[in-house]
Amino acid sequence: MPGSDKTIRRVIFIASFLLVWSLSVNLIHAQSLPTARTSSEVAWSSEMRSIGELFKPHSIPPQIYRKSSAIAIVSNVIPNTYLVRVSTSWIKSVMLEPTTANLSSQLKCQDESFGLYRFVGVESALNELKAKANLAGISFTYQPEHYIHRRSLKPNDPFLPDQQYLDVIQMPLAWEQGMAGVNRYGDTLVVAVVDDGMDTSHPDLRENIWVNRKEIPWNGKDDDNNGYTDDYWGWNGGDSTAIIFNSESIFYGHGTSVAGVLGARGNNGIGVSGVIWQVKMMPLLCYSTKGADGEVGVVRSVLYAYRQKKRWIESLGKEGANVVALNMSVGIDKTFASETPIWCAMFDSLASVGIISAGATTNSNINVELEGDIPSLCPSDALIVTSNAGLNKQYVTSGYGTKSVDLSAPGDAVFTVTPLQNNPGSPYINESGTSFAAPMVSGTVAWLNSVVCKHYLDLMSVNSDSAIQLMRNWILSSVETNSSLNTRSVTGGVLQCFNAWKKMDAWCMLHEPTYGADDVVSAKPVLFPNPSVDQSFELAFPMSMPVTVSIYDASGRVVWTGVANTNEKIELNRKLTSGLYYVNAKVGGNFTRMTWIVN
Ligand SMILES: [Ca+2]
Ligand SMILES: [Ca+2]
Ligand SMILES: [Ca+2]
Repeated sequence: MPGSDKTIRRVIFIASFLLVWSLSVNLIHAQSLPTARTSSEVAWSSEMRSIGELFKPHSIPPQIYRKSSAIAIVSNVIPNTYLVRVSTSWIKSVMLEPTTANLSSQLKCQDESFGLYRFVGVESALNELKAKANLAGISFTYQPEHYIHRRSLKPNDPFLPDQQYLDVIQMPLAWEQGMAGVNRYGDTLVVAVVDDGMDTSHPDLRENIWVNRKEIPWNGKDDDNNGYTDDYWGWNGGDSTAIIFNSESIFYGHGTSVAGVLGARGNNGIGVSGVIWQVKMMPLLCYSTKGADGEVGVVRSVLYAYRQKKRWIESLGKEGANVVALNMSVGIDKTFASETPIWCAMFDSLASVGIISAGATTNSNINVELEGDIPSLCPSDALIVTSNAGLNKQYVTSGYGTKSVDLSAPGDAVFTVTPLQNNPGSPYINESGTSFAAPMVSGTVAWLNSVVCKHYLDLMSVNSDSAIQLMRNWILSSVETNSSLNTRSVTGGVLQCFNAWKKMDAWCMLHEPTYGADDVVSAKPVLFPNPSVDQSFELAFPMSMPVTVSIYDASGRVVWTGVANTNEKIELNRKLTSGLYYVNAKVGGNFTRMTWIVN
């Protein structure tokens, strides 16, 4: 109950000899630089700050910080793998020696006439071999083997050259790995955006704005019986209404611009591209038009996202929304977590239904751990707090703290959308501030969800905390560090989406080695020879994969089952009588049924 919380907090305030006459609800504000706003917006922000100054902390309560993560710099080198060029005849003779017999398992010929080998093992063994070659007067060259990739994928949006921040966070490389708005189970990916609304008419946003299809808009009824009347386009937690875009939203345009960074429709031939091309953004308006912008609007907005996800889980995807991330480019300056226990606890509630949150830290040049900032100081491990780096990846004025600010993303010169009515001819704008860095993180979370293996999605459904920690570590352990940031955040680096994908890919390859085969989902195995004379066959497939085979006779009885590999001869250990059979093959989770004639 907000009322009882107010009472409790007032009691605490009195007991602490703090300011009992101050407002009992904290003021929230958009995490953007006043300089990037219109003059009216600057006035609004200044007013916010002057009221906010009433809330200077009078004591610094003990803080609970999230655990820092182990950081490793991602390299392009394939671990323990080297390319070697050496005389084939010499190396063959060496491999015959008893002392180097184990070499044959580590060194495999890749091209005999060129003398190209791949070595898998420790470099010291390779150095010994090199010394041996040099003693014999044989040339021996080796190098680490590197990952290669296609040279980036760029969408056709005409303003892409103005979006250099997308290159800074490696999006063109990342998009090579996937551009879908669904995960590998085909579930739509939804990101909740807690902000000042979203322009549902914007031509570069509207396809990517979530709608509640079970709700009929503006009939005054709660058609889907979820407790919210007319919540077709999300929810206005500030006013407790269904209006998520109002005159105030148009005036400030903040939430619309945040949404553009996160998920403006990519590759649609107009405007800009979001971090993720296809996604569903759920607008949640957290500011009230009726009075002070108290944090109750944030709590009510977050509750809506939480309830929609919970409903999605409980209905097995039939109702609600598959919210995977929540963006919060709003906050309270100079406030500590002990002063906002209700707000901070919401990140753990979101985590319990598998939602990772991205929060923007303050734009003030302060150590938030000493001076306070919400949500930066909320201790949840399911919250990733973002500060501002320039396009050169160097520190830009914003809040910092080595325990509570997790990483940086570009928050300067962020070209994005603005409400259509502000500039109908070209509704785009350059924005600045941590507000526009955070959606790069929430967008990355959504994008990673579009490419991650089913094994991860299965883990998420049974143990969301473990799954969230995995993804958090993929993102935090893959940043690009530099000295200007190393005392500014937990990681001391800038978001690198493709590097995070590499971390994710390594984990998925370990737990689900065939997960990449989902990408050839449209391919079906081809059985040959058919008819067969010797009762053996192969299943041709674009890649070698385990395949589960069941063979039925014409009356439907199972006559043979087994596990084999595609593109290899499958020999039955029993003789079948001549006739027609049905072969069921399961490759990468997909069943194919083929008829097979045995002569
Ligand atoms: Ca409803
Ligand atoms: Ca309705
Ligand atoms: Ca576009």
